[in-house]
Parts: sequence; C-alpha cells; structure tokens
Amino acid sequence: MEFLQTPPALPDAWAGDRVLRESVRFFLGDELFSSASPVLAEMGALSSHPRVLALAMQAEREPPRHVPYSTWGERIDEIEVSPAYVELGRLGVERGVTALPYERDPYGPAARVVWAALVTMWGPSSALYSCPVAMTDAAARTLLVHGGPDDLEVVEHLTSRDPSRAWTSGQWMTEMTGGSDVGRTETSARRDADGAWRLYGTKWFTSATTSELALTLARPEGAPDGSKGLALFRIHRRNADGSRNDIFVRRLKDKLGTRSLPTAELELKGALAYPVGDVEGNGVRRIATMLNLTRLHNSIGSVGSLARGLAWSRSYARVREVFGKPLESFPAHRATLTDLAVDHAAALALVLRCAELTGKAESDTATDDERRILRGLTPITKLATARWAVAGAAEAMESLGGVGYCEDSGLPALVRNTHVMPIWEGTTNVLSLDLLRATQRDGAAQAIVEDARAAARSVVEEPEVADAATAVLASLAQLEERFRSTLNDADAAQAAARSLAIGLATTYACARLCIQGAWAARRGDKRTALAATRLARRGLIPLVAPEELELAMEDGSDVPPSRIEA
Ligand code: MFK
Repeated sequence: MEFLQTPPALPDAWAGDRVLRESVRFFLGDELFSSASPVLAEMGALSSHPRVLALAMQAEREPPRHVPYSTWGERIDEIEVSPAYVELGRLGVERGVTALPYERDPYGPAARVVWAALVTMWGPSSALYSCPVAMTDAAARTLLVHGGPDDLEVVEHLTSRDPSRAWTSGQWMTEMTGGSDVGRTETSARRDADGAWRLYGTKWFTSATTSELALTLARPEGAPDGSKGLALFRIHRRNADGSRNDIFVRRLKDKLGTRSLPTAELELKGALAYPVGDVEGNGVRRIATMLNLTRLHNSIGSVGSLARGLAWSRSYARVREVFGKPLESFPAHRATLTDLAVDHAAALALVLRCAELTGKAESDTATDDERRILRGLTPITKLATARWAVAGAAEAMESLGGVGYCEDSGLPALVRNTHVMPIWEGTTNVLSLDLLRATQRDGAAQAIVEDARAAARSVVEEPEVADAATAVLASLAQLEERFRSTLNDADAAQAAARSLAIGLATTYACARLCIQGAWAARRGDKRTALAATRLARRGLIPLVAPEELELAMEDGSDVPPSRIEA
C-alpha cells in the first residue's frame, strides 16, 4: 500500500508546554499559580483547537479589502476584514487579552505575568489580532497615565471583556519621513474657532485601521520643529453622531506577512482630535508609554512564534520515520531541536521578567532599580526575542521539510508573520541605540548588569547551574568593560550598540535561567538548568563590533542602474 505520513498534531499550548508552565509557576509561586492555572489551561486548549487553527488559516486566505465608495458613489473608505479575524478577536477579548492587566483581582501586580502567558498562547492563533490588542492595551495605559477625565470612558471600552462594548485602538505614528525619526512628523494640528483640534497630514503605516480610535502625534501650529514640538492626540474614526471623521484611506499596504491585518495609508484632512494632556510638546514622551507596552507585546509575539514553531517541529519529529528510525532519535535533529528549545526558554525568561516589572511599575510597587531595569530590558528583550523568533520560525519550517514550505502546513504564515517582529515598533539598531540613551540618561544597562550579577551569584554554588552562572559573571565583566570603553565616543558606541544590546539580553536571559533552573532542580527537574548551561556554552556575547566600517558602502554604489534595453 502507498505510504501515507501520519500528520503531526499541534499539542495543547499549556498542557503541552512544560517550559511555560514551569516559568509561570516560578514567577507566581504555588498559590497564585493554582488560581491562574484554569484560565491558562483554557487558553492553551483554545489556541491549539482545530477550529481556531482553521479560523486563522481562513483569515490568512481572506485579506482585508478597501472599499473607497458606496454603491451610490459616496466616499466611505470602509475596510472589510475576514469574519474569521473578527471571531478570533472575540475569542481573545472575552478571555482577557486586553482586560486582564486592568483587573487587579485576583493577581495584583502579578496580573501582567498571567496575562503575558495567556497572550503567548493566543498570539500565534490570532491571525495577528494580537496587533490591535497590543495597541489597545498600550493606548489604555497611555490614556490612564497621561489623559484626563474624558479619556476614562474610552479606557473602559478598551479594557472591556464584552465584545459588544470592546473597542480597539491603533497607533498612528509612522509618516513618510520615517518610522524611526518620529521627530520629523509633518502632521499639523490647528484649532478651530470653536476650540476643537483638527489634524492635517498623512500617516504612512497605520495597522488595525478598523479600530474605533487611535493615538497619534501632530505638531500644533507654531510649535517648534523636532520631537519637542509634538503633541499626542486621541482620534476617532467616527464622530460622536456616527458620521465619519475626516480620515481618508489612500490604500492598503501589500505586506510580506500579517496579511489578515489591515494596514493602511491615511490622509487626515481636518480630522477632529482630542489632545491627551496638554499640547505643550510632551507628545513623544507620552507616546513612549505606549511604545514600551507595544514593545512588550511584540516580545510576547516572538515567544509565541518560537513556541509554535518548536511545537510543530517536535510533533513532526515524533511521527516521522526516516532511514528506519524515528526522526526524534537522530542526534543531528535532537541538536537542532535543543537549540530551538533553548531560544524559546531564553525568550520566555526575558518576556516574563519584563511583564513582572511592568506589572510592578503599573501598580506603583516597583523600586527605582526595578524601573531602571525595565527601561533597558524592554528594548533589548524586544530586539533579541524578535531575532531569535525569525531564526526559529525558519528553522521550524525547515524541520518539516518540503511540506513545511507549503501554505497548507501553516508554517509559511508563521514565518511571514514572525518577520514583522524585528521591524514593527523599532528595528534592532533603533532599539540598541535606545538602550545606549537609557544607559546614559538613567543607568539602565548598569541596573540590568547588577540584577544579573546578583542572580548569578545567588546560585553559583549550585552544581546544576554553576558553570552557567560562572559564565554569566564573566560575561557581565566583559560587557561592563565594553560599555565603559565605548560610551564616551558616540561613533564607537553606535557601532558597538547592537552587539552590546544582544550580549546584554542573552546574558540577562542566562542569569534568569540560572535562578529558575536552580529552583526547578531543587524540585527535581534539571531541564531548565540544562537550558542555562547550553545557552552559556553557545557564548553569551556576540563578536566585538566591526571597526572596518569602510566595508559598509563600496565605491561604485553610486553608479546609476543599467540602461541597456533587455
Ligand atoms: C503587526 C503590525 C504589522 C504592520 C507592519 C509594520 C511595519 C512597520 C511600521 C513602523 O513604522 S513601526 C515604527 C516603529 N517606530 C518606533 O518604534 C519609533 C522608533 N524611534 C524611537 O524609539 C525614538 O527613540 C523615539 C521616537 C521614541 C524618540 O526619539 P527622539 O525623537 O530622538 O526623542 P528623544 O529625545 O530620544 O526622546 C524624547 C523624550 O522621550 C525623552 O524624554 P525627555 O524629553 O524627558 O528628555 C526620552 O527620554 C523619552 N523617551 C524616548 N523613548 C522612551 C522615552 N521614555 C521612556 N521610554 C522610552 N522608550
């Protein structure tokens, strides 16, 4: 009879993920873990349920459509999205992907840890509804911190579990002048005779454009150039009477991935908007609250991709037989899966630590040192997890061979969608430079180094993690020296920024895996200690930054393109 491969089955994202369960228990303690487990178990089962996976596939096949005009010629600029995308959003919202961090009971400051675990599982099944969720959460927090009484009603909608009341928010920051250099924002804000603010300009990348509202930056007339002149505004797609605001869709973006998610170019032609706080030029500082949270969401998305890719790879290795033996028994393949597992454990350790500190900061229980750690840990967690996730998703696809390269396996969508992680919310270099700035202004890197050192020292005598903890301490000393020798020279610091950021993230992840591994080993499970050891053996700091920067742009790159007729 013709051979037919037994298909791999995606395991339950909670019951089938030992590292996630152990990590959440490590962060929460036994008692809170018991109370959070049912919620997380439900999400684990839901996110790997065949119906949910089918919805995600459907949303991938049904990209958004821009409908500029009504049947009778009225300009409407509707964006139609797949019903599957809407349904996936409903499933997440009902289970608290936006609401849980705002419900202090029963988890208190640890709510962000429970929530982060929840969203890592839901994200890869959400057909990128995780994107509006990121911006909605971040907008709610930004409005709570910087907004006034009028914003509170909006926050209620943004943090509701009731799909009939729940709103989502976008974040319209990027303009044609740049996603990174936000200070060049050209959108202007003018005040009407009746005192209302109206915005004029073009927003170049606006995702989740079907959201009810967005937070955006604009320059009030007469305000200075640069980021110091920008103010933050809340802007709604529809006015209070249901009529459309003066927001026009130029076109939808044709993206490599995130295909189910609408991303548009928008023109604001006198669109009504409400300042968040004053208009005295605190816009970038205020939107930074939003950015720090969306960067955490991005990191959670990267962990989700790593977990999903690893789950598919392992599942396939269990059912596939080659050269007369199960694939899972080949040392070459085991080595590949081991490194994927280490990347996943390291990324999760960083993300849950960031979530823990975010929860403390939001509930005003963080110490000054913890705030400094969080300031630097957010960008480096985002940049490191995104890079690991891109490599991990590609590795997972490769591990399924040719079938993994075919659309109906779902792996190509995972690879495409993961590729947005290093780009969305700040590229690797932009975030590396953010770490340098936060180090010079707030001592962020020093705080991270001290925290990692204290962690490694606390377990360096424990046999299971002694080697890894020793490597962490050596790496921290090297990093300190590299920071010291480069920070005073702006060009040298820039050239070294990426290797410093990745080195610090990897070393910090290893320190966290050391303390978690020692804790788990005392309870009888040595696998996280093994992950710490393997991570340390791979090397914690990348090579020193190149000094041969003249190789970057070769002579001749200014030669005009060929004009020969083909
Ligand atoms: C899933 C979706 C898929 C769709 C496809 C997506 C495609 C990609 C679309 C995109 O374009 S994503 C673009 C994402 N863009 C960014 O993430 C912004 C990157 N740029 C930065 O992060 C800059 O550092 C930033 C704009 C925030 C600030 O740069 P500036 O203009 O040079 O200002 P400056 O002086 O560094 O900071 C201004 C103030 O904000 C300072 O405070 P003070 O005024 O009190 O001195 C900073 O300390 C503060 N600040 C900046 N970043 C902060 C921060 N505070 C706290 N946390 C931060 N992260």
